[in-house]
Amino acid sequence: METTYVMVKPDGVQRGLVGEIIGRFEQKGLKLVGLKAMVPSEEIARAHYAVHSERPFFPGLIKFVTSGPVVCMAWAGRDAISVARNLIGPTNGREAAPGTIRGDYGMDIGYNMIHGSDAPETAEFELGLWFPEGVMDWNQTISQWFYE
Ligand code: DAT
Ligand code: MG
Repeated sequence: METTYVMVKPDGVQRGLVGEIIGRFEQKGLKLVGLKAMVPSEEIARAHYAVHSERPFFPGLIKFVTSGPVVCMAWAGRDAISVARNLIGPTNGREAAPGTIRGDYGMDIGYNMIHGSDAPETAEFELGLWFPEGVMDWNQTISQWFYE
């Protein structure tokens, strides 16, 4: 079992896509183990995107992600990191396949509505950053119908 960090970014919140996005993860069979909303501080945004700090788009990315509320989520399940990335789709919405979140709703690279951790190490780092209080441990009774 893996846990991954997923975040609806300010454009997704502004556009009223929070419910739609959460629904996709629920319907897929992932288990919600963390959920909250906040307007990110510059400090947390810079830490989250530290890997991109030297890229030309970094200042704009930090301004964007701190511009309003984000919805922070932790989703658990078998291979949850790659399952979530596949639900989200590639970075550029114009190139993302229909059926993915970015493919269905996105037209750009920066305004791509949602973040998902890309590897076990980044998931661990991002979960610790956004959920320092930890995530929930609970028994989802219906999961027996998602896994053989
Ligand atoms: P992803 O969010 O698919 O993991 P990433 O880690 O490469 O993509 O980049 C993080 C975010 O930075 C991405 O969601 C949008 C923004 N970004 C990436 N490349 C960009 C570019 N060339 N121009 C503008 N924004 C970019
Ligand atoms: Mg990334």
